[in-house]
Amino acid sequence: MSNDHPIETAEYEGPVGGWGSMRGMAAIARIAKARPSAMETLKNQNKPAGYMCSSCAWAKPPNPHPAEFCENGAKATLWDLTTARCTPEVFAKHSVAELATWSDHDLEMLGRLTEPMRYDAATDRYVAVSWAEAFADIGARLKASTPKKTCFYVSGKAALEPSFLFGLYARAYGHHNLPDSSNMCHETTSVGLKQKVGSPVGTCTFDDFEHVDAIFYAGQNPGTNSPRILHPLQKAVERGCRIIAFNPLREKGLLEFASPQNPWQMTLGAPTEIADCYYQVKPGGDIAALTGVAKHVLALEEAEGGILDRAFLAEHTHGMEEWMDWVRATSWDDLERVSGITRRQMEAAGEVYARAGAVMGIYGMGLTQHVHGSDAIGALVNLLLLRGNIGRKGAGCTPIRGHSNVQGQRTVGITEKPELVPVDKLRELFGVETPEDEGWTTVTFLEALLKGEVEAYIGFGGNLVRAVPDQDRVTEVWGKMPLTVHVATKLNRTHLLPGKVSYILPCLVRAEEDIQDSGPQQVSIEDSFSHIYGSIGKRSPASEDLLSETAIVVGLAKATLAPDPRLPWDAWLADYSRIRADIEKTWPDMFADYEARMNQPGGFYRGNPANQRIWKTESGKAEFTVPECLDATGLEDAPGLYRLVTLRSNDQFNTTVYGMSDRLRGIEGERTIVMMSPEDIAAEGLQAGQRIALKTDADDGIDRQVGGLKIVAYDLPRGCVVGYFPELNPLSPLSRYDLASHTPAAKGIPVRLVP
Ligand SMILES: Nc1nc2c(c(=O)[nH]1)N[C@H]1C(S)=C(S)[C@@H](COP(=O)(O)OP(=O)(O)OC[C@H]3O[C@@H](n4cnc5c(=O)[nH]c(N)nc54)[C@H](O)[C@@H]3O)O[C@H]1N2
Ligand SMILES: Nc1nc2c(c(=O)[nH]1)N[C@H]1C(S)=C(S)[C@@H](COP(=O)(O)OP(=O)(O)OC[C@H]3O[C@@H](n4cnc5c(=O)[nH]c(N)nc54)[C@H](O)[C@@H]3O)O[C@H]1N2
Ligand SMILES: [Mo]
Repeated sequence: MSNDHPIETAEYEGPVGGWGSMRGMAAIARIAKARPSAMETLKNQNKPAGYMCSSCAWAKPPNPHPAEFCENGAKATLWDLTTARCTPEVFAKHSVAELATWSDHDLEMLGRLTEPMRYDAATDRYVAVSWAEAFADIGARLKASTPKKTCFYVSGKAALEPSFLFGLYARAYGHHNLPDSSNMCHETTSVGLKQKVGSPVGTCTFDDFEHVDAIFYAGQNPGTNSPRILHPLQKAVERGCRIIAFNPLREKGLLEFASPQNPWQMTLGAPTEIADCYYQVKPGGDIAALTGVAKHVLALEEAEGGILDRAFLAEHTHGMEEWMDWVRATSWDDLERVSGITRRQMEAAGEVYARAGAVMGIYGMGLTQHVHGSDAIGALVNLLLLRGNIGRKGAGCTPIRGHSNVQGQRTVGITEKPELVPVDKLRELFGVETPEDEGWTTVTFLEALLKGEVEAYIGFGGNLVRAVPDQDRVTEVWGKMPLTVHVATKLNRTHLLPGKVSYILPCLVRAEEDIQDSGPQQVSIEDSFSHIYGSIGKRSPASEDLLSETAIVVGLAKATLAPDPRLPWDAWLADYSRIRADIEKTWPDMFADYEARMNQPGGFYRGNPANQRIWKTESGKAEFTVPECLDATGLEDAPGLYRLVTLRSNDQFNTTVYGMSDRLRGIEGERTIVMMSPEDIAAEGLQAGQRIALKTDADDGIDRQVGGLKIVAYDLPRGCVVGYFPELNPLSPLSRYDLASHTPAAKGIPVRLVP
């Protein structure tokens, strides 16, 4: 394993998985106040006839392990199944102003919301309201609002059935303002990967892991954010697959793994080493690094011949000549300077690439959340194309998606882009006229909000005020909206910024039983590999007054829209299989025989043209791309300028903070920290443990600063600092986003240190 600079920094001794993850789970069960029976429920997680994990979007294999869940999936479920309750009595005791002073973690610890609540400005309290009153009032207010000035947000948790109905509801009401969490996440994939290979989602299937010979793994932290990927990675490595990691941080999950499913490895055996070569690129260095790898592959072709897949390149790609000219003209000096790694390292990775049979590219937020994130995806695609590594066994692009159904929501019509919606079908089947102009993304919604132009916000999940860029500016204006409605499971900070009229509508979680007129209901979700699975909850709900997300969409839609027999809301609600039948009618190719196939082991695959080498791009072929900028951050290095990376700790799900332990990075007890390389700490005349502030380097006249950050020495490239989302979100300017897709640039934020 190449390890260029071994230095004394915060570090976790054990492997990922192993006993540490078992202890992590036990602690969470205790802290989450879950009953012992919740641990039993976990046995059904991610299995046929069970419910699908509400954490990440990793595959649910057809032959599940006895325990097909990871530490963090278990945390998410136990957190949902807490016995703590945030009842109307809690709100009677504490005003909104008072609750707003609590920490995010303490708000979470109040537990599950139990009844619909309406904000009462006179007492500054949320008070209980009946569902009927809530729906009627919200519906009346929406009728009086301008549809194109309302925002319908979805975080990627809601299943396919409520998501499909939510999209129909928005369009029937008259807008496409349907941003979802994907807009802050893998929208770079939806737009960038689509431009390059015609597919807005990953091109691989789960069994490709059994055939892959080398993996180029960039900008994703598997140990924390998708731990179940470590099982197929471990198996692949044990078969001889080589893993080349690109990441400014040496993430534990990419270094070694002890399978909790393997009693021998848990007791006596050595953990499996995962990455073969680990390259600590600078934030934004991937375009240069991957181009350097490709440059070496081209050199090998010139020297030896037979390296490139000429037949594939001729038949299936476009733009190669122009791209090769650009690669030749790009100097090694520039590639080294921008990537932060050496020519020798890029050449070594090029050797691995050139000699490997099937190669896969895996990536996450380290590529997507940059100003030139789409170009970073393009650089990975360029490399893969050289040897025909898309559309064959073991090869392709695997973006690791975030929320459990974020990919699926896009599939069933949650999008602001009219061209992605089957307009004719919606008209023919449901009498819905799709608005012609594009709706809001998360960024354009926030721009409208800052201008005071938004009349209403209806959100299914999410804690937007905490999750978005320019947190302080957004916090100031959020409460000026005339109407805000939050469909949620737990109280969060966004709820504590009530609009003029504000509701919190509590819903069931996925592990809970959902009973409607025709009996217990199933829902379905789509994973990162375009497989769709049925999911059924069996726990009794946290409160009698909860509704399913589907029931809430139906309640709102009926209160807002004039009755129309072509939109049979009641029949849909009575039996969700009727919703699925209509999804199937809307997308007959992808969803053929939906009802039967979603319950087979491994679900069903909705297909992917790029996987079949059918390229739905402008040229009809896979595209080589010359990036607009070699540095994905778009920044020029300057004295005193640092590139800030914001990321997740091991003890959070996005804005839900479970606790203060970032176990795999050896950072405990605190989240207001900033990681820095020991060399930079020394060069700045600072000391580990000292507190500093960070200030955004921007010339828009807005002062963005976060103070009280404790310096943690960490093995990082120089000129880069790292800290946690959402605490550092006030530093992230709304104006910095991926130029192709509007995904906020949460990585590579330009900052200066303020001692
Ligand atoms: N337990 C848990 N699981 C989760 C989540 C959670 O919060 N908790 N969130 C879910 C969601 S919504 C999402 S989107 C995913 C996110 O999963 P990830 O994509 O892993 O997201 P981050 O935590 O932001 O980590 C980004 C990684 O990219 C690296 N990185 C940063 N900048 C660069 C760069 O310029 N180049 C390269 N090569 N690497 C870089 C960071 O060091 C880090 O390892 O996880 C999902 N799963
Ligand atoms: N600086 C920085 N900012 C980032 C990121 C980053 O890496 N750095 N990552 C971005 C990414 S990738 C994402 S996806 C966003 C996500 O950011 P968030 O919007 O914060 O994430 P969620 O997990 O969707 O939202 C959490 C809330 O959803 C509610 N909830 C939980 N379960 C359910 C449910 O089953 N149904 C409903 N209706 N509600 C539920 C709870 O009330 C909870 O408070 O943050 C983005 N922001
Ligand atoms: Mo995400």
